[in-house]
Amino acid sequence: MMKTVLILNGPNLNLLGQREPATYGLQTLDDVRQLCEHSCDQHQLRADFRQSNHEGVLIDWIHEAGAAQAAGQVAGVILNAGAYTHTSIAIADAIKGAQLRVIELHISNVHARESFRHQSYISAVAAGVMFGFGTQGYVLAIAAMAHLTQCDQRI
Ligand code: CA2
Repeated sequence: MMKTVLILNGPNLNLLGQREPATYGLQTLDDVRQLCEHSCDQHQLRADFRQSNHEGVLIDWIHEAGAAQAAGQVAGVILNAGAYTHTSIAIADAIKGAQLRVIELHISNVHARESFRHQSYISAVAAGVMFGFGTQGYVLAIAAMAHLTQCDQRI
């Protein structure tokens, strides 16, 4: 059965391509969604691409994804939690509680930016972290997710 990759985007990422192009590039979130759908197709995966500005909504989606992963329907989540990355123990707890496979993602190189962006609550509960490759990072993270799923199926 074809598995789904949830690609979850947090606060302010709906503004992508509209402001701060020097940091985040010119592609809009809809461009990124199309990029992800194309990339998932190439790996025989299905993309479910979402964005919310609300922490609780992201947490509900993480719980939903954990249940779907346990049922064998979801490969895992690629999560760009935006600034919640640096603040949200609740999102980290949700990932841990749901036993969810998460690849943390950032468009920018967070370690080359302000020191408050160097701290991530998500990294400790993530399978891996992708940052600094612009929106192409989503494509790279999908390839990484496809690799992890193939490894599972070999066991
Ligand atoms: O580099 C990333 O992907 C971030 O997760 C983006 C977050 C930021 O708080 C993280 O430190 C790093 C910000 C998302 C807001 O995106 C905007 C895009 C265009 C214009 C304004 C904000």
